[in-house]
Amino acid sequence: MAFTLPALPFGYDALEPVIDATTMEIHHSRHHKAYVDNLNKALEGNEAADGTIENLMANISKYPAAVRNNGGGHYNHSLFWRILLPSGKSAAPSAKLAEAINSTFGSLDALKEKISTVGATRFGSGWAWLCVAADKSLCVCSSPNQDNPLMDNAECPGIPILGIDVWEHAYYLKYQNKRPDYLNAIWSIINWEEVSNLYVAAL
Ligand code: MN3
Repeated sequence: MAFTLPALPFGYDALEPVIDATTMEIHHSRHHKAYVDNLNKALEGNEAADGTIENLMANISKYPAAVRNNGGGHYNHSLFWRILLPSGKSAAPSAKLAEAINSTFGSLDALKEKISTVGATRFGSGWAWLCVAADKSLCVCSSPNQDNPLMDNAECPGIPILGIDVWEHAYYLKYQNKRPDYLNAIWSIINWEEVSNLYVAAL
C-alpha cells in the first residue's frame, strides 16, 4: 500500500496575499510530495503500516526515524491544506467550538495569540497545534520537526484539529525572518468550518 499526495482543495494562488502562489506551489508539489515519496520508500522492508496515516502516527515509536519524519510530514501537511481557505471565506468557529474556545482560553483572539506565540517561539522548525486532549478538553502546543500530537510518544498528546506549519519553507519567500508576521496574517485564511468539523469528530 502506498501513500499518495492529496490534491490541494484550491489553486496555488488562492491564498494570496497571505501566502504567495510560489510558496504554495513549492510547498505542495515539492515539499509535501517529497514527504510522501520518502515515506513510501522508508516503509519498504518494514512491517506494513495498517492502512491509514493516523494509524501509522499512533504506532510511530515502532518505526525508524525516516518513517517518523516523512510520515509526520505527510500527515501534518494533509491537515494543513484542509484547514486553510481563501481570504474572505473564513467562516467563524461553530457555536459548539466557540463555546469550548471561550471557556478554555477566554476568547477566540486569546486562542489565536496563544497559538501564534507557541509557533513564534518554537526554536527551529516545527508546528503549532490546537488539539483535543484525551479528556476532550482543548489544548495548544507546538512540536519540533514533523512530529505531531497523534504520535504515540508525542510530548503533547492529542487529536490535532488545527495545525500551522512554522518551517521556514512555509513563509520565507514572503516574510523572510518575520515568522510572527506570517503567524499574525494566517488567521484570515483559516477554514473554521473545517476546524469545527474536526472538533466534533475528535470528541
Ligand atoms: Mn511544510
